[in-house]
Amino acid sequence: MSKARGPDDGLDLGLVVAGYGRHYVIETPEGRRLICHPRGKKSDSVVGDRVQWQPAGDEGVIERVEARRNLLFRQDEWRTKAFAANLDQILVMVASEPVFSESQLARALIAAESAGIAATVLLNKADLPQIAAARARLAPYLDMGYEVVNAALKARPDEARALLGPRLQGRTTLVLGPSGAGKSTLINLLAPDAKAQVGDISHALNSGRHTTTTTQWYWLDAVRTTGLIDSPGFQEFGLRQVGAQQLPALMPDFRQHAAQCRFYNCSHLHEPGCGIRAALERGEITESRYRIYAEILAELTHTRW
Ligand SMILES: Nc1nc2c(ncn2[C@@H]2O[C@H](COP(=O)(O)OP(=O)(O)OP(=O)(O)O)[C@@H](O)[C@H]2O)c(=O)[nH]1
Ligand SMILES: [Mg+2]
Ligand SMILES: [Zn+2]
Repeated sequence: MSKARGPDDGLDLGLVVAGYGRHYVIETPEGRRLICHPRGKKSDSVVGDRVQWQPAGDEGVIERVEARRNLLFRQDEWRTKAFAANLDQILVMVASEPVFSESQLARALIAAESAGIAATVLLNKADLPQIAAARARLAPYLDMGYEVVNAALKARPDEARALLGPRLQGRTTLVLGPSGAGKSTLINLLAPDAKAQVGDISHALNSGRHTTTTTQWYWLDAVRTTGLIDSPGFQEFGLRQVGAQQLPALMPDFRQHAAQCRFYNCSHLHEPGCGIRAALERGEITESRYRIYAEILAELTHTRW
């Protein structure tokens, strides 16, 4: 193991802007991008990490990852998948078409709550007739306090740019959502030189594919203060990092009723005097939110072999 080094050891600073398995692309403070490899066997950097590195020929070696302010990740049954670190906010994107999974949306929002990162929902493809149904499915999320922004990134790009530009300005935002929601369309709308920023490095890996396969950082401005991170669409979204007892506190509509439960350790599944189920009966928590809660809770309490 290499001994710990401080910033005085003459190491250079870098921002991780992409990761491809065991190699990373980092950006220097001057804006130069180069391939880096982690020191040793572990490859534990993620996009958004600040690292200390040193040159090794044309490439570099990452010596240290600086302490993270936060980290968004999912924990499936057998693996941890980190999305990005050091975020100011998350834009969870869904669209009127393809029909989105509410369970996946809820999971992304819970992961953000758990990581202590603010999240906004962006509903795209407002130009399609299915938009009314999608809006209705998102109504409970508005009611529980999430901001839901509507846009038609492709059909009405100027309107979308005016709406989203100020929200992103000067901040680091991760764009998260299912395949086909329009995450890359958003990047291309706001970072017209997106292709150039990715450059040859990922071009070779992504050739001929429309779907995003890696997480990638883009700058929206020449002075490099506004960062937007594109990510691949996900299918699975495990939350095994969350404790079962903690789950209701990460769901805003549950959180406000849990204090009414008779038992402090109420699971909200079958106990008498449950504030959550009372709220469900009054229609203040929707059937689908309750079903999603039960589904996640079952995963969290299921014993692993
Ligand atoms: N009708 C309509 N289509 C749109 C809109 N925005 C994006 N699309 C289309 O939706 C499709 C998917 O967009 P992408 O930006 O590639 O989606 P993505 O979220 O990056 O998908 P993955 O990379 O697979 O995760 C493309 O064919 C876009 O042209 C919109 O506002 N209206
Ligand atoms: Mg994409
Ligand atoms: Zn309860």
